[in-house]
Amino acid sequence: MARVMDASEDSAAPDRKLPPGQYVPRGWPVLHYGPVPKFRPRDWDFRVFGITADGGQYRWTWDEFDALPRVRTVADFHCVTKFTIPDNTWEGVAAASIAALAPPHPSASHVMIWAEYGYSANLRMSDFLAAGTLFATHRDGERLTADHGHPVRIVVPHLYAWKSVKWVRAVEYLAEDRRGFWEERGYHNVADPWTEQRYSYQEEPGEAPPL
Ligand SMILES: Nc1nc2c(c(=O)[nH]1)N[C@H]1C(S)=C(S)[C@@H](COP(=O)(O)O)O[C@H]1N2
Ligand SMILES: [Mo]
Repeated sequence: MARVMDASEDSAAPDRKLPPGQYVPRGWPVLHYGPVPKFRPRDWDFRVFGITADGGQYRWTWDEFDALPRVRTVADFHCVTKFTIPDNTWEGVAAASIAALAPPHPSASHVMIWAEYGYSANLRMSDFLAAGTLFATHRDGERLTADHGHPVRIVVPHLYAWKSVKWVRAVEYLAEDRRGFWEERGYHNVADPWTEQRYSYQEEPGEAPPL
């Protein structure tokens, strides 16, 4: 079958490797805890709070958020249950542009990403600001479906996918690290798939707040 080449592909390069223990399934599984929230554009907002540079809070309505400058990035998506979805073209708002519009206090070391129904995941500020991290509205040119996080999910492609929170509503800037939903329930605080940081018992001293 013919394949369209894009800039990130090089016919001379060997196949990109998967992180240890991962496999590529057929299709794109849907995986989350709890029900799929209903999107109500008129009630929806996107908030930034916690330790911002000026002490204030920031809020975007759906129309405002959807009009922010957009980026596109191609990345694999690694779930800790061992499936990897390769070559996703994600499109949305770079996390770094949210941080530019709503600057964190210089002492903010971590962020908590908050979703509908209280699901959350914590990230180091460096993971939040990483070039590949974005608030995605589209995958492979189409709006996300409700199952996959419509209207907005964060995608943190270099970490296990439980950090890629679906149905995001807020970002909280933290002065010190705090565990999110799965990080409180036995999953690794950092979640690097290349070193298989799957479970909290693997955490090294200093990598995580106490359980
Ligand atoms: N709000 C929310 N986001 C979530 C989850 C969840 O339970 N709730 N599960 C995470 C996990 S464990 C994975 S593997 C991915 C799955 O994304 P997908 O359903 O689009 O494949 O979503 C992540 N984001
Ligand atoms: Mo997952």
